[in-house]
Amino acid sequence: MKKTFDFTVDDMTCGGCVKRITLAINKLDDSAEVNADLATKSVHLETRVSDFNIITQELDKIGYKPILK
Ligand SMILES: [Cu+2]
Repeated sequence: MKKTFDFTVDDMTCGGCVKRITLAINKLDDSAEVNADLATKSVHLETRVSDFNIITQELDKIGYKPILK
């Protein structure tokens, strides 16, 4: 079963950021669905990862700080 997380990433400023963030999340869960909106720096995520801390740790490794809405 998938969980939904909505979060913002202040440093997500271009398509490259979106790609890196998506790849990092897909490394944890290749079935994850990542929908990013650069204009609002928001990400809508559906994933089998149930603990958002795991997502936070993975994105921290590549220099991004997700903040849950
Ligand atoms: Cu970028």
